[in-house]
Amino acid sequence: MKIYEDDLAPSCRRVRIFMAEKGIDVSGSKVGILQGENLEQEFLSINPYGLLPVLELDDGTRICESVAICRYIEALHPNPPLMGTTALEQAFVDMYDRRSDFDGILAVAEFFRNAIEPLAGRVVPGVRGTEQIPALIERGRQRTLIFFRHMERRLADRDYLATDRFTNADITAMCAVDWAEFAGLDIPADCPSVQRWYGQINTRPSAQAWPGMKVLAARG
Ligand SMILES: N[C@@H](CCC(=O)N[C@@H](CS)C(=O)NCC(=O)O)C(=O)O
Repeated sequence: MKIYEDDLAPSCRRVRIFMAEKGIDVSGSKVGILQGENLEQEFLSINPYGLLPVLELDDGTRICESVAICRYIEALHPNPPLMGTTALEQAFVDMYDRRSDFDGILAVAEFFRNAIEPLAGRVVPGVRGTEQIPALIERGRQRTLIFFRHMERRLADRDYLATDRFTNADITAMCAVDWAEFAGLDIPADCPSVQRWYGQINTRPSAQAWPGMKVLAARG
């Protein structure tokens, strides 16, 4: 197996953390998003959507979408379980995974992609020709704040988002928060439960295994 990925990409970080929790390492092939390598024909022949990550199996089959890759890994390596074990747990993991993706990662994306110069004309991931709309920077900030507030309510009396164990939902939410912090949208002071949760899960070895944006941030 090998994975096409980029250090800057939260979706790639999700998959790497998931694999590290399972004790799995696969070789990586870097595709530079800011350099536009994902929009070149060579990569479009691998994924016509122009998006990362892509998991390539030994027979050449390719799986796109981070959650689909994680589900595949979970089926092959069920322990430790990260997608829930009972029907109810699985529903809760999906519920909080989707909330963290749509309400978290996509909110930060709206802020970030409408703001930074290297993504001018590339607001929709994977294609050229979609222009930045400055008003959406503020909308992205508001949406991220709403995400933090929902997280705060959920985490007020619990250690993990979906179940009483660390799951894929925590991974997705962690990557949303990482990216928010990288983009300058820090966890608000009135969200102490989110700060506690984030401080705690950030100490997991898996979170260090793919420093991604933290490395880039440290580089300035
Ligand atoms: N829902 C997809 C999102 C994939 C996605 O948007 N990936 C971003 C990196 S996080 C990307 O490839 N962006 C390419 C671009 O900005 O042109 C997943 O979870 O895999």
